[in-house]
Amino acid sequence: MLDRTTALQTYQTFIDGRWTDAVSGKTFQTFDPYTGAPWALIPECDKADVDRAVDAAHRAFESGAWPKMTPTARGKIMRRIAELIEQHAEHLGEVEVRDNGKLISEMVAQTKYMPQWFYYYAGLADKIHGSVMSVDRPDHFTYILREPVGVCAFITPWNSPLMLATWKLAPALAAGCTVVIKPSEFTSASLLEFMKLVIAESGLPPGVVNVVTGYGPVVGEPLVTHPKVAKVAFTGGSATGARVNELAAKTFKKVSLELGGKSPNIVFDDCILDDAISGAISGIFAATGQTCIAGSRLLLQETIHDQFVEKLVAMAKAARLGDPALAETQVGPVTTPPQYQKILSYIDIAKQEGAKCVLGGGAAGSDEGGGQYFVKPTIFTGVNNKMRIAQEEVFGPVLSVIKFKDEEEAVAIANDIAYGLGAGVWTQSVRRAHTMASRIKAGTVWVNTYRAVSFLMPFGGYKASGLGRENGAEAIDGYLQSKSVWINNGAGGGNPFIMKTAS
Ligand code: TXE
Repeated sequence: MLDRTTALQTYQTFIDGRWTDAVSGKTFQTFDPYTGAPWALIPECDKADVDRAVDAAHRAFESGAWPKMTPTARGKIMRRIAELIEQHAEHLGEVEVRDNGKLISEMVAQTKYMPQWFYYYAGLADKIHGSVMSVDRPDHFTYILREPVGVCAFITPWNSPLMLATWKLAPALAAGCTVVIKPSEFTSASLLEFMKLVIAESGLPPGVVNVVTGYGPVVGEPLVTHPKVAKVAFTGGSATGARVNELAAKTFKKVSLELGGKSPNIVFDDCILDDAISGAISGIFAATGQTCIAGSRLLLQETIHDQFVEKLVAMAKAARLGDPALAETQVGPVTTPPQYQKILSYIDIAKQEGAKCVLGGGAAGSDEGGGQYFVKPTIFTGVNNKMRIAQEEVFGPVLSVIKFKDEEEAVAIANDIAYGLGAGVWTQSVRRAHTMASRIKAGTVWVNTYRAVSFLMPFGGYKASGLGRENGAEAIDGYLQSKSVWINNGAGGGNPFIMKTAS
């Protein structure tokens, strides 16, 4: 059970295998979004700490124990990481709740699932291999090596802090990279607990995984511009992602971005109605709508629109708001004060645009189970896909309902958006399920389910939702680069003034 009575805790950060304060000695407070009270002090790092951490990661990559370790040995350490997470999953889940206010059942389910990433990529560590090629020069022996890219910088958000760090860390370690992680300034504590209980006890050599805590521009920018960083993996908002991409491009770093979304959740009149209603709820009100894959545009076929909205409103109205640490709570607080303001401002925008508010539509007070940073589950009908409430990511419990006539129109509306992260389709027709899956421009399409993720399934976005894919076997490619090796076993010679192509 989450204990909120403890005194203010003071954390240090973890660089080069050692616990340390920020060079400046400064700290900042982290808040419990449910009570609004500060509960821990986090080191306020800056460029000097970034330099220390990247230097440590660079040393660990170039010399020391890590580059000498066999892939089998790396895999063994990763399995140890998985076991340690299993041992501490409950505690890590509770720290997540304290920092980001998401439901205990969801956060503990995430921390209990995280070991699978480390087991899976541990198994892949010794299956990374190059290949021998037969080029058109019989006297040459040619082969391709697959090598780790080097020092990786991870920038992670506040909505699922440990899970989203895991998606990056597990393939990077399997590939043989070293890492510096910058967690969100709103939710740094869980990563520091993870470093203490898992990484520091796992047998990883010093400097392989380092953490710099602090504010985005102050810590994130020196990290993504650091000359010794080879790869940046970022999860967060699209505006920050674009800035990170631009900065990283100046020194030609590899970049992967997992950004926002405005996912269509499309319900046809041949669906199983109760399943689709529950899928619509899960799409927008789970995690208080603070997920990049939120099904924030509910596309309803006009033939079932009124009946569906009526049932949906009744179910959403009954949602229990309250303390995210209690098992019975269904909707918790918004994680950060700026996010709370952003959600309320989008509710105003929707009203001004002429959308009809059929549920919620503002802050939830303590008499409704809410408190300081609570927003009522909110549903707008009569939304036109051109409205800002249909086009822009709110990242909160605010649903836009849009009517459509037929499959053709559903596809057109679904794809008429800058984003392309996820999509839901509710139908009993096999033909329609496959047709929609192929026509929707999104990295994930769920049919008759929503918000399912696995370490086996690639995750990422089309269009403004990102670059690259996390999870699945292909994620490891983002942490590797190819080297072509040519060995001439024949005589030298030939015309030195022309390129050596086929002999
Ligand atoms: O995210 P930011 P914010 C979306 C969501 C939300 C919006 C803003 O719509 O309302 O983004 O949220 C670090 N250089 N998502 O402001 O700024 C920052 O410290 C380098 C979608 O909280 O993107 C944090 O570690 N780094 C989403 C990380 O970037 C910088 C998850 C993410 O913060 C930086 C969260 C800079 N200049 C928000 N500025 C998803 N895809 O799941 C900030 N950061």
